[in-house]
Amino acid sequence: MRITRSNAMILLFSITAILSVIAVFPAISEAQSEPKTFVTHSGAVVKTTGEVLDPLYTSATVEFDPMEYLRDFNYGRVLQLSDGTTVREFTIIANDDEIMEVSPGIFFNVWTFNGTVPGPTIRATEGDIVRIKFINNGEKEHTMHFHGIHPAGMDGVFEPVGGNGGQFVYEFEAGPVGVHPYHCHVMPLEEHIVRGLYGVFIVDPKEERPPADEMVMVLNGLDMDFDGENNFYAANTIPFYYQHHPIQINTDELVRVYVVNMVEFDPINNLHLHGNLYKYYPTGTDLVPSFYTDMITLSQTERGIMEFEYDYPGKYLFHAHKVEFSEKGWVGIFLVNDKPTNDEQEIEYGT
Ligand SMILES: [Cu+2]
Repeated sequence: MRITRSNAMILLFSITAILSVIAVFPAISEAQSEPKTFVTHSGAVVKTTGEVLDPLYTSATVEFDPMEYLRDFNYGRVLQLSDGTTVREFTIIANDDEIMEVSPGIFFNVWTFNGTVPGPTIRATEGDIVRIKFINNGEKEHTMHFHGIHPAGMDGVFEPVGGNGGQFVYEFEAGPVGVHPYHCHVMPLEEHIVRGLYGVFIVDPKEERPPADEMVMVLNGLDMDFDGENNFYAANTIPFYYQHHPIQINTDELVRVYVVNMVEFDPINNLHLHGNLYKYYPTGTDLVPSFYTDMITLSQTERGIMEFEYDYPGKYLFHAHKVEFSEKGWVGIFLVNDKPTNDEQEIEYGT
C-alpha cells in the first residue's frame, strides 16, 4: 500500500482509537464485573451488572397503618408570641428511596413526607403562624407547596430544596379556613405526586366546628408499571383496606370527613356513601354546606368536608361510583354501632 497523506491520517486515528479503547476498557470491565443488589416490585432481591429500570435500593419497608392515619391530626409544637399569636412548628422530612408493601406481595418505591403516604395531616387554626422546617433527605430535589393563601416565596415552587440534607423553612399565616392539600412541586410534577409526596392541611375556623368523629381520607392511585395509568385506587393508599378493616362509628353521632382527591392521570374521581346522604362543604371554606347529597365528583386536588350521622346500625359501603376505581381498591365500609349509653365506651374523637 502506498502511504499517502490521507492514509497516514486514517492510520493515526485508528491507532489512537485502539489505544483509547485499551485504556478505557479495563475500567468498564471492572465496573460491569461488580454486580449491584436491587429489590424488585415483587419484593425479590436481584443482583445484576446491567441497568435496572426503576430499581428499589433499600429493603426497609415503610410502616403505614391506614386506621391510625385516619384520625391522626398533627398540631405541631405550639409557641405563643407576645401579641397572643399562636405559632405551630412542624418538622417534615422528605425521602425518595423507601419501599412500601401497598398490597400483599406488591412493593412500590414511595417518596414520602415523614415516612408515610400520605404525609402527616397538618392542622392549625385560621390566623395561626405555621412554621415548617423542611429537610430533604432524598436524592432528588423536593419542595412543599401548600394550597391556600401565602407569600410567593413560601409557595414551594421556585425554591427547589436540594437532596441529601437540603433545608428550607416555610412560614405563613394559616388560611383560609378549609381543607387543603400540600404536595411537592418539583418537575416532573406528576412523578413527584404519584410517588406519594402529598398530605392534608386543615385550617379550622376560630369558632370551632361542632364536635364530631373526625377523619381524613386522601383518595389516591398507584401506577405500578409507569405507563401513566393507575393500577390500584384507594382511600388512604392501601387498596381495599377499609373494606377489610371497617371504620367503626356510632349511630346518632356526627361524622366529619375531610376528603382530598390526589388521583393523577384520571380526570375525575367520586365518592358515594350508602344508606345515607351527607352535607358537603366544597374546600371547606364556607361554614354553610353547599349540597346535601350521596355523591360528589372531584378533579385533581379538589377537596371538601362531608358531614353525616347514621340513624340505623349496620355495615354501609362508601366507594367510588366509577366502578373501575372501586373494583381496583377504592372501597370501604363504615360499621355503624348503636351509640353506647355508657360514656366510657364512646370512641375517642380526633380533635
Ligand atoms: Cu418532589
